[in-house]
Amino acid sequence: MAVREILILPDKRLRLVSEPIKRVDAGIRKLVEDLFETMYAAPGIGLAAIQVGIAKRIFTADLSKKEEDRQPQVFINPEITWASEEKSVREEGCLSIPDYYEDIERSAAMKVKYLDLDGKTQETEAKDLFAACIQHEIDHLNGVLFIDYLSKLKRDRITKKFTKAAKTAKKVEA
Ligand code: GNR
Ligand code: NI
Repeated sequence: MAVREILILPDKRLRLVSEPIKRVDAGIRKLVEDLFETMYAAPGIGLAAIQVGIAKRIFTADLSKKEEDRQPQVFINPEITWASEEKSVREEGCLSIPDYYEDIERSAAMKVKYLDLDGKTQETEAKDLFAACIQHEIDHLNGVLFIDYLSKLKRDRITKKFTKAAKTAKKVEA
């Protein structure tokens, strides 16, 4: 198991559309282990493979509050099969946009169909924070970030801030 480096805005790979997984094999199971280790270390409640530079349609999630009650969940090739008309607003953050939080409106509840680690099709219904998390992660698989739902002014401001920080970091490295 290994903690992998999380890609940070404005890394262009965050804009890739991830590819469906054809077979749940040993490589995928190893990736899942690393995703969990990286997500728990961050810490975050969800992590999409593209956030560690792997453009495959898979993400991990765990909304438990305490380490003792961990509920690790893996979603492979997830598809939203139903989303409520009812919306809800909650504050979101993203490990690829550290220390930045904004209120985002999404469907309050949804159903998602996906493959589990045995390659078996599953469907589950989610609401509240879990629903927001799944929608946020599926967005990552499509190259979408939560800042895309903000005004252009806010999005440009945060993108510029991270672009500048990345440039400074590069200079320090050199
Ligand atoms: O840790 C995370 N918290 C969070 C809070 C509200 C809605 C979505 C999330 S996901 C985020 C981790 C992350 O960046 N996943 O892609
Ligand atoms: Ni995110």
